Amino acid sequence: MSTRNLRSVAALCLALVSLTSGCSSSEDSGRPYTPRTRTYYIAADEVDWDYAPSGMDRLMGMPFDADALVFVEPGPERIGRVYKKALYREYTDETFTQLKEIPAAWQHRGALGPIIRGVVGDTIEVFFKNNSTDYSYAIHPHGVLYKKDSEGAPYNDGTTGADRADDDVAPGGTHKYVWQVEERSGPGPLDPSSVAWLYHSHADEPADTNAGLIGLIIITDDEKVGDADLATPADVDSEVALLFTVFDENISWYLQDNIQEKITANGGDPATIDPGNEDFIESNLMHNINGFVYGNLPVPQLALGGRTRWYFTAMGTEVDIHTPHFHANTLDWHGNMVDTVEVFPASTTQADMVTDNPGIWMFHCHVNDHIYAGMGGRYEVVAAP
Ligand SMILES: [Cu+2]
Repeated sequence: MSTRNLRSVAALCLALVSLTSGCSSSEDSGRPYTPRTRTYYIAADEVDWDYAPSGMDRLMGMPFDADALVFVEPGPERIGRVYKKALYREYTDETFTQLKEIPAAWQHRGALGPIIRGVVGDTIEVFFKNNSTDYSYAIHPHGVLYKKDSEGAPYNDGTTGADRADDDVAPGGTHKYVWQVEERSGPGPLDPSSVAWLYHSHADEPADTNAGLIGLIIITDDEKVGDADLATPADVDSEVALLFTVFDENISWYLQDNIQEKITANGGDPATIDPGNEDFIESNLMHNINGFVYGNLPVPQLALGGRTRWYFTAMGTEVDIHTPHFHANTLDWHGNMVDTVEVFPASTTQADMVTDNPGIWMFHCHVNDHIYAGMGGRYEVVAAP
């Protein structure tokens, strides 16, 4: 049975479930979709990133406590809460001179890279520029269809010449990635109307991703497109994308830069820092959501009664089992009602929240150690005036 037929069967099943249970299923936009090419200009930029820009524990509304100070307090032997990182950032055109403005509804994205969007049938082209001064980076996508010159990962794959140019783009270099959005890249029979895939640098995968080079691709079903220009699904009112990860700054490319620059700025002597010291290592494990710790993530605003699609991903190592948990409202997670979902390194998932409970509410990773280490934020459900 073809994927299209499987989806038809799934739609029929969903319709039957709706009839018997009264719940609503994803709606068709009712308009035929004409595939298009979507172009992005994304650079790997080296920036100083502040994990807690408010300088306080915003989740609890108080100064950092002793648990928090382990990670965020700068000192002569501690880097603190600001680290040099490499982040994907979107520009307006291939001159890479003007950063693209981030809409208010996406301020929560933080350190997570630009959202690359497509609809089934589309072509996505990404002009990539590596603005690093010392390190080779790339963009390796998940889910979409690529040829060897757009895979973004160096290994013994029998390629040479131009087919290797995408693998690790040298400092100052550029590369154009072209990806096809086939039906296998879009929502499957049990998925909602849009799904998330990861993209990340894969030149040296652990060092690149802990430096910060991670983003999401969101693909919308061609039969359920709302705004065709934005490639958004018709049946949701808002979207939130969250990366849960313990950024291990000890294995980022920039550990030595951070020791030199930040320890010096904090009044210490970089020569006295032992990168193997257990307490120093612990202080550089940043348990974050989209690059924010202790509730510093900008608070997503959701309309009461509206449908919000939450996209989740994670990255990292054995400690990176994350269980995003929401207070006060529940989520439809592939047909199961939950208030806690699960993500593992490089996995993606999505769940829909139809809000029925107004107020400012907490969400956090429910892993004990991650709670103490600051992996929480807030969202607000706002009633219409
Ligand atoms: Cu966690």
